[in-house]
Amino acid sequence: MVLGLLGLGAAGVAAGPFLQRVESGLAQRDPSGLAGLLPGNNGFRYYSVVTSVPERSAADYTLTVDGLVDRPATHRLADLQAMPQRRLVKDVQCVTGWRVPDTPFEGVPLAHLLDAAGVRPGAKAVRFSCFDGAYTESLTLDQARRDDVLVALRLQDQPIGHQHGGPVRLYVAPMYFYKSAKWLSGITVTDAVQPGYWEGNGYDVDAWVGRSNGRDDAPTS
Ligand SMILES: Nc1nc2c(c(=O)[nH]1)N[C@H]1C(S)=C(S)[C@@H](COP(=O)(O)O)O[C@H]1N2
Ligand SMILES: [Mo]
Repeated sequence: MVLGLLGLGAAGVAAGPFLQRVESGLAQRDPSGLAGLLPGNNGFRYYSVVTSVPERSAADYTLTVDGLVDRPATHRLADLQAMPQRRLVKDVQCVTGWRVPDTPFEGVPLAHLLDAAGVRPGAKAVRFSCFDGAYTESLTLDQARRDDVLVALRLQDQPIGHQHGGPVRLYVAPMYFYKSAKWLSGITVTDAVQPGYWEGNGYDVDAWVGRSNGRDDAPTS
C-alpha cells in the first residue's frame, strides 16, 4: 500500500500536495487497489467514492430532470438516445495530473435537456446526483448551457461501460474530470450552486482546466 501511494503521488506532478493526498486516499478505496493501474484501461484511472456501485441496465436506467423547471421529466436511455447528439474529441484531464489525449465523448448537450424542461426565471445553477448514492456535482446555469457540456452516452465511440460511469455520465469538457459525474441519475435546477463531493474537500467549484486548483497556466488559443 505504501508503494501504491508513492506511485500515485509521483503521477500527480501538476497538483498541489493537498489534492494529491485527497485522491490518493480515494484510490485506496478501490477494493482491489489495482483497477486504476491495470493496463488496457486506455490511460484512465478508475475512481469511485463508494466501494461498489450496482449496475444499471439500459432497461432500468432513468434520468430525472427537476427543480426550478416548468416541465420536470424522467428520461429513459432510449429517450436520451433519440435526442440530438454531439460528439467532442478533447483531452481528459484529472486534477492529479493524469490525462487521456483526444478522447471522444458523445451525448445529448445538457442545454437541450434544460431547454426541454423549461428553466424558470431566477434559476442560477444545476445540481447533479448519481446512482452510486454519494457523489454530487454542480455547475452554474451559464456553465451548464455551454455547448461542450454533455449528458454523455458514449465514450471512445462505444456505450459507456459501468466502470466509466455508464450507461450515462456527465461530461464537462473544459473542466477537470471530477466535474464529470459518473452514474448520472438526477439533474436539479436550483437557485444557487451547491458545492459537490470533492469541493467539500478543497477542490475548486469552478474547475477550468489550467486556471483553477492552484494552476495558472499561460493562456492557449
Ligand atoms: N460518481 C462519481 N463520479 C466521479 C468520480 C467518483 O468518484 N464518483 N470521480 C471523479 C474523478 S476525480 C475523476 S478523475 C473521474 C474518473 O473517471 P473514470 O473512473 O471513468 O476514469 O470521474 C469523476 N466522476
Ligand atoms: Mo480526478
